[in-house]
Amino acid sequence: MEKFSIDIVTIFPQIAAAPLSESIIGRAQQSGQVEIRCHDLREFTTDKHRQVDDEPYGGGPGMVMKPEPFFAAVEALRTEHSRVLMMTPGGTPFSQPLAEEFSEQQHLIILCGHYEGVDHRVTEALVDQEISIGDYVLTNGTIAATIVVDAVVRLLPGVLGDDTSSIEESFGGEQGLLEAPQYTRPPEYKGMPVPDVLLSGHHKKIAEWRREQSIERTKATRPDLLD
Ligand code: JFE
Repeated sequence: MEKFSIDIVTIFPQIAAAPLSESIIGRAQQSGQVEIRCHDLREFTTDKHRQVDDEPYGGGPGMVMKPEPFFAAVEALRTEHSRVLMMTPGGTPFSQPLAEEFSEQQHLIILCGHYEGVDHRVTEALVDQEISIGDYVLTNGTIAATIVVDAVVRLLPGVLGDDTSSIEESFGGEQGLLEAPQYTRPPEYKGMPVPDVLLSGHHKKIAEWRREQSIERTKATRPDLLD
């Protein structure tokens, strides 16, 4: 199987690289399970001032990102196995099923806008899918891209330890329910005991307790996940 790789194109390559160089995703890069390249969009400009933005046609506040640097970037990076994503608050909502789909690709190119957005010809001509990480407006797409990369890379074979199943655990895991609460030592802390059943060693009762807790938690915080 070909190695999975990701190219992120942004005017803030250090912001994209920093969170992906630590912890589990950092180790996945170091061990060669994924290659993540963060590109400075300005490297794809050809003018003296390395300009990436311009005034919007039709008027309005702020600046819009010029098409030429994004075209140059995608033309330089794209292969026949690439999927091109654009981060935008108006895109398809990102989700665990989409993360699973992206993890089955060989190469992702993630384009990140800034300012008020990107010339629409970029989206029309180059982008396979526009993605939003949620219904709130960030200042730019770079942090959103790191969130997509984190959720995708942890699904790649071998990135999590063998004892952790990234699929089974999950959000809306087994029955589309949230996980039951977890505890570790000590058995009592600041007057708060760990539920007796978890210390009982009674595996069937523990499973029943977890199932009840999952249902209660889902009702309380995510009723939309129940039928
Ligand atoms: C860009 C901006 C003005 C956006 C109405 C590029 N989920 C998610 N939230 N925010 C983003 C993604 C995002 C992604 C890319 C971005 C925000 N902005 C800021 C400014 C209007 C906007 O859209 C620029």
